[in-house]
Amino acid sequence: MKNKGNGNGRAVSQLTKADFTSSNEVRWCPGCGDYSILSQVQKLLPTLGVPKENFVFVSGIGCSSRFPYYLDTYGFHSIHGRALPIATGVKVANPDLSVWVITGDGDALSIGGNHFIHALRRNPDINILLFNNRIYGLTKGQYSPTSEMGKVTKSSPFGSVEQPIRPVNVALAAEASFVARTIDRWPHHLSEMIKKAFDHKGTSLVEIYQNCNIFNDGAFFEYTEKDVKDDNTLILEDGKPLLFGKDNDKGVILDGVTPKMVKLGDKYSEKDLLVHNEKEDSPIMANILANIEFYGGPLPLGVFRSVERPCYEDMIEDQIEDVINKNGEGDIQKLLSSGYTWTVN
Ligand SMILES: Cc1ncc(C[n+]2csc(CCOP(=O)(O)OP(=O)(O)O)c2C)c(N)n1
Ligand code: SF4
Repeated sequence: MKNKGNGNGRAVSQLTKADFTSSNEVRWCPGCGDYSILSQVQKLLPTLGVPKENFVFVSGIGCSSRFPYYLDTYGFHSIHGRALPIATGVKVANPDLSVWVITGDGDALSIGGNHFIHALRRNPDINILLFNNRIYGLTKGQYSPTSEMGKVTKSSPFGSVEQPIRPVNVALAAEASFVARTIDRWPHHLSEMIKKAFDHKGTSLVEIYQNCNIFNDGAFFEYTEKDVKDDNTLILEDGKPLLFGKDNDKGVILDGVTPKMVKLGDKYSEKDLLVHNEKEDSPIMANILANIEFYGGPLPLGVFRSVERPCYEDMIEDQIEDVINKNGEGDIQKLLSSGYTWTVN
């Protein structure tokens, strides 16, 4: 395939990380998990074969939402909670663009919670990177919809009494066609998940556990610290049995509809374990995996679900074409003066 130009006279195949690094000073706190995500995205973009001018990054408001400033692509730093409807509009109007949404747990799930559900059920071909640090970072440490029960913050001085939202579970309930989870401190896995989200046609949600070292330091250490992470996490791999543990000697079986953690040995072997199928049409198994922690299991990371569904922008385009074929081109003036109209004197 012939390379298209990138708007700066360089072929797509020659793009590098530097081409996606803007000259803006990065204003995140030193040590923030956002740096790792930015670096992986800047490394990945030049490998995707997309002309640079075709990338659009839309964000809401929050520390995470400063992301588009630091990328040298088109983008919107929009309004709090509204990145998803803006991105959906961009994709419907310009289906050839590669549209990405950068959002935080407050941005996507408090003020933007409704848009989150509707974007996922509509399924436009956009990629959502949800930076979940379980706190409001930008406004200096209030509890968020993903903060755990009992979380003491400036706005919950005696501990949160709210059940947290689990973004993966909400996404699956909205019939999302691609749902994955990863962690800022796992750079290879992070990059792999973002690439898979890009490859998926339809709305892709990647929940990224992100450490806010100023207001919620260590929120995910049980999944990132060397001595504990292997026992506390389970890597989902399509077509592979659900194995985990430091010595890969634990696994997940299904007991009726209940996931059960077992130790491999005399009673159970690898062939008794559940085998992950991310392409399964029904979301039931993905839901069971998303709830595994309720049964004392590890935290699943990887792709929960990746299924094909028609995309919003394609269906809109098809519908417009069908109606034009049936009724002919519309006439906006005729439409405005048709039906019940009146004159204001
Ligand atoms: C309409 C409106 N309401 C409230 C705010 C204040 N506000 C700005 S960012 C934010 C939450 C940010 O949290 P999150 O999305 O988790 O992002 P983070 O800063 O942690 O990356 C809030 C409440 C705002 N900017 N606009
Ligand atoms: S407040 Fe937290 S999320 Fe915001 S830049 Fe600082 S460390 Fe990162």
